[in-house]
Amino acid sequence: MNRRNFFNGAAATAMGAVAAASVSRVALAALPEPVLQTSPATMPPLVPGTGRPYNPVVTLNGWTLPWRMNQGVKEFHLVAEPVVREMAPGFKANMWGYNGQSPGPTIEVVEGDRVRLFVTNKLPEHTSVHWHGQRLPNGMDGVSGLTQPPIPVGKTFVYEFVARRPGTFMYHPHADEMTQMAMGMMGFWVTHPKAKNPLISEVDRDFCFLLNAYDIDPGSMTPKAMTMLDFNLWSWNSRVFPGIDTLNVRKMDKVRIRVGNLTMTNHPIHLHGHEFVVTGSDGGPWPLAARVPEITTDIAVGQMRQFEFVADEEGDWAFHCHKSHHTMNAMGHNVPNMIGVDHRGLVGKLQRAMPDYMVMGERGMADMGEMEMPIPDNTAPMMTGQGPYGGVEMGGMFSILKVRKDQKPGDYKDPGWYAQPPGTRAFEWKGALSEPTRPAMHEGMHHGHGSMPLSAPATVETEVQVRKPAGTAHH
Ligand SMILES: [Cu+2]
Repeated sequence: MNRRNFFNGAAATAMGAVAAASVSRVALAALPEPVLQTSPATMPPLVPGTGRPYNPVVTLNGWTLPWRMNQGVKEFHLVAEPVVREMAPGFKANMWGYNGQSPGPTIEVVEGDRVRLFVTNKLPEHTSVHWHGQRLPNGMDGVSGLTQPPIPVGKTFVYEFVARRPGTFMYHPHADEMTQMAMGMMGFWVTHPKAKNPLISEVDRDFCFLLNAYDIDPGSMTPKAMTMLDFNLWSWNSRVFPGIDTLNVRKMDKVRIRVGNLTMTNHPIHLHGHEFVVTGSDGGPWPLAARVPEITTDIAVGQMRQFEFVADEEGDWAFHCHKSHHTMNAMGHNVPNMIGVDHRGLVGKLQRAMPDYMVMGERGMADMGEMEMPIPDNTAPMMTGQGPYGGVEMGGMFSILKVRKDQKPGDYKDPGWYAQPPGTRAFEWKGALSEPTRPAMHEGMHHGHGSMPLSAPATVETEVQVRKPAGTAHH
């Protein structure tokens, strides 16, 4: 052992002893049984049976971790471990997560709660947990090497602090962070207010999810951890459309949606049919004077946003990231733009040599949505999802807000497709079409008389003389 390793080892041992001494013996004597989740479905809200009451959240394609009260302390047990996450029906990924799923379970506590979190490391390498946004003692911040030694393989560490401020937070490793987050290690954290708070609304439905991204080659199962920017799966809670559950609400419900971004780029999250107000971030509830109506809110990397609205318009409303490449599943982006290129004659010739040869996109890419093209096993189709009127032609970060007047309070079941009242849907015009009137060309219009030509100018023959530069070596 060289001197540097010896020093690090000694420091780690000393810090470990300090951390252990500050945690009560009762906690270490008996830790709560870890609870595992085997389903990727959205679980109903976990109504608190013990501790202070609160109005629970619903995690999209996720769940809330049960706890136990131990002499006034709320105890949770997180198990960091490899998991198989179903990202969409028919498409599974080898990930790292917590308690059987990726992301890990949502942790819900109440402002002022003393929280004790046992973290068992069943990964093949060390880890730690950083409690993003929490006020806590420095040694509980979970930054491996800086505030604690990493949790070795097979070991359990204990974190303990008081959830001092209410809000929308998350947790993730702060040890080999690039790999562990690329593999799916993250989870949501909500601290509910302990009393009425003038800046925190009481809502009927409270949804939360994390934005995450993966790079998984079609036909394979394991994310490529080295990818920095060029991800091919844009997901909400490690699910891609049509695998993301819909947000089902009752008409006139007050709805809050909380979103955290743990990808490598920003996501403008956009809701159809309603305006919302951003009411807070991981920094806390926003002052009323800072709140403006929006229909899209951009969430930068490492940020969280919560926004609220009254669901007063019945229907099936698209809810998605507005970056159009983020509502697609795995695809190649280095495809030439073939729009407008008529190469039908060529296809026949090429198909004689390569029977599977297909030309994509000479009329756009919409055919991809319904194409019966063979794709590798364990691959989410690029753009898919059937709606009541055909292919939705989406993937990735896309879901639907379903607003129904007969959705029961507390019922989160998918009500099916919206039955639009007769006469309220866009329809085909079957009457006569008149030709658009194009203004006649006026002589001189394209000679810079101050007005733009409204149609293509008549061809003017121009003689061009091309002269090779003199004195170059090329002839
Ligand atoms: Cu996006």
